[in-house]
Amino acid sequence: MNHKGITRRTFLKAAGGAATALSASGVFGFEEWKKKSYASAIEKIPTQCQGCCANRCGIYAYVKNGRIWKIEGNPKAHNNVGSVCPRGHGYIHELYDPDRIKQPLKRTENGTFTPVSWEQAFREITMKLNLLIMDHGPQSLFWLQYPLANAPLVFRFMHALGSPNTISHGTTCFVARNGAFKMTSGGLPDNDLKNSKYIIIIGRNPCGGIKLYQMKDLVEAKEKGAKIVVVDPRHNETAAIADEWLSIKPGTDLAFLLSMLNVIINEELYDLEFIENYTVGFDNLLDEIIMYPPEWAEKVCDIPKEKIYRIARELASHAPTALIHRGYHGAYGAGYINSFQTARAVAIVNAVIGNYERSGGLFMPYKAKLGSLQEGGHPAPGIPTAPKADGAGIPGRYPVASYSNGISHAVPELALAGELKAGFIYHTNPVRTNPNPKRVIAGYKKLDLLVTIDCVISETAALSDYILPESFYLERDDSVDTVHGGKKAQITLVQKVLDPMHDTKPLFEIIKGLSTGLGVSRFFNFTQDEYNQLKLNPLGISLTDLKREGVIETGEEWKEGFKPCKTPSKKIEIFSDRLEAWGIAPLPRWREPLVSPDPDDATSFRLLHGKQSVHTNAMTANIPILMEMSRHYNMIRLWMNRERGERLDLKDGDLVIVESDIGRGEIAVKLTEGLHPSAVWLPSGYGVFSKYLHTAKNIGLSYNDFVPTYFDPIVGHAMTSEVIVRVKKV
Ligand SMILES: Nc1nc2c(c(=O)[nH]1)N[C@H]1C(S)=C(S)[C@@H](COP(=O)(O)OP(=O)(O)OC[C@H]3O[C@@H](n4cnc5c(=O)[nH]c(N)nc54)[C@H](O)[C@@H]3O)O[C@H]1N2
Ligand SMILES: Nc1nc2c(c(=O)[nH]1)N[C@H]1C(S)=C(S)[C@@H](COP(=O)(O)OP(=O)(O)OC[C@H]3O[C@@H](n4cnc5c(=O)[nH]c(N)nc54)[C@H](O)[C@@H]3O)O[C@H]1N2
Ligand SMILES: [Mo]
Repeated sequence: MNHKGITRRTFLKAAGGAATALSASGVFGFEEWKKKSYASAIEKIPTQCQGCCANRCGIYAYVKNGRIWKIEGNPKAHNNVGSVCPRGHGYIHELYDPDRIKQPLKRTENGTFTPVSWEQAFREITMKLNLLIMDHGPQSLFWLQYPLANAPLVFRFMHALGSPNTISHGTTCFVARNGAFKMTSGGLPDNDLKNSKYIIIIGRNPCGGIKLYQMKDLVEAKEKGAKIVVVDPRHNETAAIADEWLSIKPGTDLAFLLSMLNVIINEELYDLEFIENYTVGFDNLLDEIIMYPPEWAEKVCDIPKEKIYRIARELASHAPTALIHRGYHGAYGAGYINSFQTARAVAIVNAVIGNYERSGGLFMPYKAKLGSLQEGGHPAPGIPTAPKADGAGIPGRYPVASYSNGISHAVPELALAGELKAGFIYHTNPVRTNPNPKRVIAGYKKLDLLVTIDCVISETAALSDYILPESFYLERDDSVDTVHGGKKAQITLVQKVLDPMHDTKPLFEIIKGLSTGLGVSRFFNFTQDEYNQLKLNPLGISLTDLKREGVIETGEEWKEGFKPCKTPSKKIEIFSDRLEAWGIAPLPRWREPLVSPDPDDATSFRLLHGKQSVHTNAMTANIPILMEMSRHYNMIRLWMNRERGERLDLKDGDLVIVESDIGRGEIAVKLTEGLHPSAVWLPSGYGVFSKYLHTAKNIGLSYNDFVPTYFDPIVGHAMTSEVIVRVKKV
């Protein structure tokens, strides 16, 4: 190995040093230590992986000699069914990362950080915050976070302070998809991949943007004879196990879906009984869909009409044990101006083939209903009546925006406008994960007070006035979690496996510490364990049992059969009265992406991005063993269609300059047949620039450097694929 983080030499030096220290101190020699070490007991403790793509897989942590030895998947957890992905295995090394924050830090006059005690940090932060709230009102305060099991505690804290501005990273990830399913079927269904006979996956890559249960289910379905069709401009990891890969022109999935509907309707391949009983607005669709025959779509989306006809017929002929995957981020999570309508079209194709709540189709996952603090006699703070600063939930602004997720990338804009003055950033890193970092940095710098709660000094933490170190997930207890539901509800939790190595605290203690100085401690007069037990009470489960098992199943099992939707009509809304009232196309209607590459310019491409199996978002590039895999497999390259590359006189591995209207960078190119000619594709795990992240910094590029600040008018998402770059040989 010749990696910066762990060379053979530094490893031997460290190991030798430890042995010398032990023998010098007269405790015992290296050989003796080795014997003791081999003989020492192994503890196996169930917890939840936080490696941390929101999947929250059930795991067992093995502890030996007071150190984490390894993790293993918990077979009972339906999220991962006994497996762990490379990121989960790699992320445990973060525990021993020298870049971890070891105590609270305060920014000094000259921009460096100095350690302070927790007492001092709490005292100074709350004094400053009290003054800011007095001057500007609690609505000038925000809390931005990764939406995890502790989220309800954060809402409680912010409500206690009177601020409505609790916001998640959703507008850079999934909100267009979630909004579309909410408007259509009243919530986000899951895919019954395992039992499906025909599976179409559009711009979703469960084998690279990993969800372990989906990977396993796809393999199982395939072994049982299912056909899998992957629609992606790129030959992704899921395409590798598919029967068919359709290299669609990016941003045009809506055209493909509309023409699928056209075929299904013209040829009467739909499920009329299902449509009549459980949907509204099918008749309206009949009138519109004639505009979109495959003859039209093939010119728009680059998939030959014969294939569209065949796939539409195949899908319908396998219904209801057939589905189009509900998607996540890639094609219609937050990518394009047409993402919301694309996701609506996905929901509608599934509806007209009648697969909702049927085996092998889509189903609403079951989640446990947890108990509340009020049931334990703890008063709840009132819900602030002030509108959210980001506009989510305000009539007339982003009509389908999610109130609880808010609009994360609006925060720096609101700071620049002087509307937000102070904020907490918890477990998220907007300076690296939002588009247009220059603008984002300017926004966060403008705040009068910024406090980041992280384990390392991320790009965002590096700009903060205070950094509060959270204990690593293996060192803490979090709130009881319902994860994502499934055919039976499951509950899990993050539980402490080791004592904290440094002067760090779990979020619950951080919130408690802040609440005293802010005069809201009465809302936190309970312990994490008491809170967790209150959540479990209605389920008749004891916290002791949950801590022993790691995962407990509860409630009834999903059964086939339509259940009323959480829509006004209680049915699947193919035509949406609400959208019409808001002036939004009530049926999915074709709309071009906002920007497109210049066909006359050989250097012009759409910039796409996506996950690789060994990294999570922008947070694992600092893990030496994961970065080593990136290097070993030569993963840090910009993908380009081979023919287009050759026209630019490029060879595989050549260095190129990538430039958009707002950004510029250099990276090696990978020429491949596995990418649509109109796009280049950047793996999304790199481009870290925090100088405090020694393994990751300045390796690779991030798509965010090139993407301007956009707000989709319907959902408010960031439209991160609406960007054209020019690519030239260096
Ligand atoms: N290894 C790993 N796994 C993860 C994560 C991670 O960071 N790393 N993150 C987790 C999170 S937060 C998320 S949101 C999910 C994301 O999971 P996915 O949505 O599957 O992830 P992406 O890689 O963003 O996108 C999937 C595919 O969309 C394709 N794509 C891009 N544009 C278009 C388009 O216009 N049309 C079509 N048809 N395809 C397009 C990309 O080429 C890519 O292969 O993964 C989760 N799992
Ligand atoms: N560059 C880039 N940008 C992206 C993406 C990408 O893949 N690359 N993906 C997009 C998508 S799909 C999403 S969901 C968002 C995600 O964007 P973010 O929400 O910003 O997520 P991460 O990049 O995972 O950053 C998580 C932060 O939490 C910190 N952290 C990790 N563990 C802990 C912990 O236990 N406690 C605390 N307090 N902090 C912790 C990490 O050090 C890191 O700073 O980004 C979007 N933008
Ligand atoms: Mo995401």
